[in-house]
Amino acid sequence: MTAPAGTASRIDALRQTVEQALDRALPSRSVWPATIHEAVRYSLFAGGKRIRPLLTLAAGEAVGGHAADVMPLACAVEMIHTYSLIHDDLPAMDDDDLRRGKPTCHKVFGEAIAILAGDALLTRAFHHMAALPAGESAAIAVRRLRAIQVLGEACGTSGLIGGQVMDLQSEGKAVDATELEGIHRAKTGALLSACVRGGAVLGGASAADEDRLSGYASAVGLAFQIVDDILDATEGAEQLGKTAGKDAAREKATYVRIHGLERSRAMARDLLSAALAALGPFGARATLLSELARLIVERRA
Ligand code: GRG
Repeated sequence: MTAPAGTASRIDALRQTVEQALDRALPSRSVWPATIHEAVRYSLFAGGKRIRPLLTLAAGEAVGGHAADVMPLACAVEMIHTYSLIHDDLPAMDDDDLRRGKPTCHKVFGEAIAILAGDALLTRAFHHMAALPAGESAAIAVRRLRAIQVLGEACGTSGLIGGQVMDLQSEGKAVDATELEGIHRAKTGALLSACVRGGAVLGGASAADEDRLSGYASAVGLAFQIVDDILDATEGAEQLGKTAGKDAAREKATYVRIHGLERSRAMARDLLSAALAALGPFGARATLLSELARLIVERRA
């Protein structure tokens, strides 16, 4: 299914806005020490789909918030996502040569600078979230603080880091379906959920709306990684912009390995239905969120 023309062009326009905001949010290449800023920008502007910032902005929109209030988080989540990709590609982790269709950060800048580029992006994300413009209201400052907390939790040992630890430790081991779901929810789902929940917080969501959007986020977060498992098994490197077939080569626990291709596809479709159902009460304001859920499940890269 393709997106309605209006929604597809809105998504493209928002993506452009995110690119510009990211560009403003980071030191330029020539700022001292130039090497680190070159490495950061090399990976950040290598052509990611920007799904996380889009989800963040769409969640803010669903609760009637202003894009300007939500944009700092949209930038922060993309910085954190890029940091995780740079570190995941390091020889000590997944040891990959290709990312976003280009040589990985450590291949171009060396391992030490790649580690520091990841560290710089993680640090900048929180710096950026905490930088309130002059004249910002106390209400917005409190929302920012809550969004920082949501983000910090998603990046920590119960989220991204914990998921990566479990993922590394599961290589070559028998992992059951429940453990695998836990890994996927932590490694990938936590940050995606933080985009939606944090976007809602910054948009001024009521507690009830935050709750409803958490249901959407949970379904979309898991679906995203199931689809990633499917794509790794079915698409080539040219299409994906990263090495394909790595999960099987490294004997990784994946949905395809445990449930098979067809069942994995059915699970992703069921999660899409659950995500869309959670958006019912938001009506037309959730058009972007529903379109993004479809894009996530129906994507080819
Ligand atoms: C190293 C701290 C640390 C964490 C690593 C997120 C992660 C945990 C590793 C990245 C590798 C991986 C397979 C992550 C799962 C999430 C995922 C599918 C990332 C790719 O996201 P896309 O498709 O990529 O949104 P683009 O390039 O479009 O942004």
